[in-house]
Amino acid sequence: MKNKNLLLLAALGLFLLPGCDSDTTARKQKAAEQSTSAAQQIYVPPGKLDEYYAFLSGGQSGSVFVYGIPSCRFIKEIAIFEPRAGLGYANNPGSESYKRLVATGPMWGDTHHPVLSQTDGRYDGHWLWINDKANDRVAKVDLRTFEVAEIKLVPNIQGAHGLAAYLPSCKYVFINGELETDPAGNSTDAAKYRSLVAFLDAQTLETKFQVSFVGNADIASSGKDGRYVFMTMYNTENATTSEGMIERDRDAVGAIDVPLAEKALADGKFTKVNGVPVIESEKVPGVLTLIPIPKNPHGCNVTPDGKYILASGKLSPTVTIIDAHTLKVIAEPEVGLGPLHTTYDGRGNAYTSLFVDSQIVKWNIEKAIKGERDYIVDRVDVHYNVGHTKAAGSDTSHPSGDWLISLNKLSKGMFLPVGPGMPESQELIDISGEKMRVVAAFPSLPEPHDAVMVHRKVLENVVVQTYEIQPTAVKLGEEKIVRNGNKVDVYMTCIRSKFVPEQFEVHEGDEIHLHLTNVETVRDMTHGVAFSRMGINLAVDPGQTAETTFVADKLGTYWYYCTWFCSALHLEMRGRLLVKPPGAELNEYLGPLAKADKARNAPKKGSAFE
Ligand code: K7E
Ligand code: CUA
Ligand code: CA
Repeated sequence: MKNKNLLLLAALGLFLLPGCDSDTTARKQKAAEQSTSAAQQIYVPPGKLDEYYAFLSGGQSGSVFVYGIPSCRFIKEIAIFEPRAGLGYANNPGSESYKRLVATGPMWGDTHHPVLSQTDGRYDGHWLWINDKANDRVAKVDLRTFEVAEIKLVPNIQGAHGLAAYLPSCKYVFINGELETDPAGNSTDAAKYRSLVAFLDAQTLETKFQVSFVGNADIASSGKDGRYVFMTMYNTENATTSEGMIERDRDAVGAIDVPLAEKALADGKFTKVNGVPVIESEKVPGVLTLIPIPKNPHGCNVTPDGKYILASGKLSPTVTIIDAHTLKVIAEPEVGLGPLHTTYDGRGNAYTSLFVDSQIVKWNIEKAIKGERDYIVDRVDVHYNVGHTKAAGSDTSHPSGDWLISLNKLSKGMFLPVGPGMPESQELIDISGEKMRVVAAFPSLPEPHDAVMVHRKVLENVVVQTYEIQPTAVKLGEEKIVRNGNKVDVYMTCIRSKFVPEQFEVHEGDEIHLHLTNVETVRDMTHGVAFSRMGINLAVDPGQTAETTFVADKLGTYWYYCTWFCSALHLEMRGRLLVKPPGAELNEYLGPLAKADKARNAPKKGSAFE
């Protein structure tokens, strides 16, 4: 039976084929033309620079991925909450990055929301902040070096999720706990559960105060005038099961009146919990306003002009438009299934990601408010199940309206199969015209949630060529070995193509503290040092100093060598750690660049070489 049907279909197909043929050719031709012009749009020839930096949160990779846009070329991974031995980041006990990370929690993180600093409603290129949802931390990245400058634990919250900068001043970054707990710490009684929004000093990341309430908070966004900050709340039920969390048809957007919270703080209307002043929202009327909206909302995005908050419905096919000053719901347009996040082009359009529909929908905000029927402008398919979407400059007051990234959860057949798991997939969409146009797809490690794009001009005079000399730097000619009992401090320099000292000796069981400075003055001339069989690798960029600590617990010769191919003499760039038995005599040869050796090697009075 089945076979007969197939035969019939095949026969029909044959009959129909001549009619279809020219159509197919035309379609194929059109598709080919489109992909050629898309390829041209993103083609940045080798040696030419991209227009934008895109910072993608690394999700459970614990880092930030940096891509060039529009080429979609991967440029850098900024290691933050997870060690990266290859970059010498946090893999060496004794290094600053290691100490800072272990002091705040585990050697792993789950990064979701990259946030760029702003001045006067524009990106200023100073800082990037990012959260660690799993371990309740916030990190600050210095955009001069693209390295972590600070990491702090946020007390009293769990599931540190929505992160945003308080605008316009950026004096705080604020973060909310998505997972409800007893803020004081140890109760298992769900009746005691609360969630908190923490306001952190944007520079030190010290938690200045918190506002607590019953329920939870998911995604955060700041008003533009210094009054309210907003967050979506999907568990107003304060439930502990997923069924319980979807009981109500309406949950809420919460608005925190920041000046009022500051006043409550000044008036002493708080309790200290683990050293942090916590304002209970019930005790300070007006500090938290709940705006009911449907249903288990997710994304929360203030429009560039600061007039509205758009909250994406997730379990409701709507986006709720709230007046950012009166806090009244003014429209609830339907946009499609599974709306998660919304972003802006600065021309009055919103772009909402639809997780269930696997689409980005473009719609006109004022038309939707006026109830005009043609508020939907365009829809485009993305591959597949989009989470966040972000247009360039969308978080500022001046979006650039040219590029948009769709951060998709599943790539299915988009890339060569690499086992049962596949890479994460991002798509680049041209939003400069009336119609959207997908021009590229690019993979990444797991798992970008959100992204921010900044024009390269903003960072042009920010990114440094070499490190400023740190106070701990070892200077050329001042290399030395300092012994203190069984602790040995080795002050080492490296420059093409030599380590100084090129050899040092210790006793078995000595604890070595290595201080290594790269004394190159040329950009990009990175050196590394790996100690054979010691599990130690440092990487130092020009001007940078790195440190590590390890115990020489085996007798013998251990070569250390440069791990970054730096010069024609890269392979020769190596030295020996000589581990001798306790009590053995130790030599102090430092090498030809060290002053101490020059003095020591100077011909002695009366010697044959004088
Ligand atoms: Cu939507 Cu953590 Cu911003 Cu993921 S969150 S998608
Ligand atoms: Cu230095 Cu290779
Ligand atoms: Ca709910």
